[in-house]
Parts: sequence; C-alpha cells; structure tokens
Amino acid sequence: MDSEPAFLSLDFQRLSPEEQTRRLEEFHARMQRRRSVRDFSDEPVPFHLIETAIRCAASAPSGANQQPWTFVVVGDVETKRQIRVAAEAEERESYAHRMPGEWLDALRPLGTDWRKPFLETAPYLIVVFRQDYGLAGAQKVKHYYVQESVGIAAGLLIAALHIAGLATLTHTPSPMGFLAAILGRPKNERACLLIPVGYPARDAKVPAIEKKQLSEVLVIKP
Ligand code: IYR
Repeated sequence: MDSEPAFLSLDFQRLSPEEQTRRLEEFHARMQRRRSVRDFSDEPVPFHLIETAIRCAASAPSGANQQPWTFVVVGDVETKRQIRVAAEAEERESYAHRMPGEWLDALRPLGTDWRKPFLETAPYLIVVFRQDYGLAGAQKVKHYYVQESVGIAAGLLIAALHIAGLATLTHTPSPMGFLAAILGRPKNERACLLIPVGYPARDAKVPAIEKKQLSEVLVIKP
C-alpha cells in the first residue's frame, strides 16, 4: 500500500537585507579566489575537514532525493601510487593517440600533459562515484537525473574544500574505469571525478586564464 508523504515545517532563517548582502559578498569574494591546482604540497590535511566537506556535498539536492553518489577518500600511499600509475597509462595513450587535435588545442592554455604527479603528492584523493542505479539487495532501483545530481554535489564539495582553505583539482582521467577496479566498488557505481585535495605547493603556478565577464553569462530578460 502507498503511504502518504510526510511533511515538516521548514526551518528557514530570514536574514536582514544587510546580512544577506554581507554573507553573499563574502562568499563571492572567497569563491573568486578558487583555482584548479596541479602543484600540491605533501603537507597533511586534517581528515575532519575532508569529512565535513563531504557532508556539505552530500547535502545536495538530487533526483527523487536518491543521493546517487559515493565519495571514496584515498589517503593510503600505495593506493595513490596505483591510481597514479593507472591514470598516467590512460592519459599517455589519450594525449598521444585518442584526443583529436581540436581537443589538444583547447587544452593548450592549461599546459596539461599525461604526467599526473599530484595523484601521489596530494594527501587525499576524493573519487566521486555516480550510482547509475540503486541496489536493494539484488533488486535494481532506477535512479533519476544522476549526472545533474552528482554534478551539483561535486560543486558543493569543491566549494566547501575551497572555503576550508584547501586546494583541489577537478581531474578526469579518461577512461576512468580503473578507479572502480582499484577501489573495489560495486557494479552500480562508476567513477566520474577524481579530486586531489591538499595545500598548494609553495611555488604553485596556475594558468593565466580568466572567467567570462558577467555580461557574457548573464541574460536579464526584460
Ligand atoms: N583528462 C586529461 C585532459 C584534460 C581534459 C580536459 I576537458 C581538461 O579541462 C583538462 C585536462 C588530463 O587530465 O590531463
């Protein structure tokens, strides 16, 4: 028998206009300083920061509230080494043979290549898995809007780690099937992002690239 949906009163905090502006401008100023980092220090990161950032990510809205994600945190030196070896093998092949010239041209301003030393240097790797379907015992449960849901959660994760004073890279080794194999994930999960987390190296460099102007991304329809 179908049960009736249950409702609670919304726990909403109404802010003064000044407080709304203050909070948002502070967040904006902090977010403006986020950069994808490829030069990491091996300085340890307190695990509780990773855990709280994942709590933020897991608060994301998702299709039918199915929360179709798993975040695997890797801090073990040997597992990070295995991931680096496997990622570099795929990336070497991709850069040499699989990526068309147009793609390589688009990446040139980033200065990337097949080498991924950060996969060992960064103290933690967070591997974001999408659950293409749920498993209720042996029964498959259909999941809805998995890509959108996991994308939103990953955005919150990256923002939370940045706000915590940590550097991240949104890394997508391709193909990344090796991650489920190395990390022993169940068959309903597929890796979709690999996020090294840590402090930047003292001499970290980032590409001289810019975000679009607001007028290029915002349309105000009269
Ligand atoms: N996965 C490769 C290539 C790469 C692709 C895109 I799209 C980027 O924005 C950056 C890199 C790599 O990680 O080098």
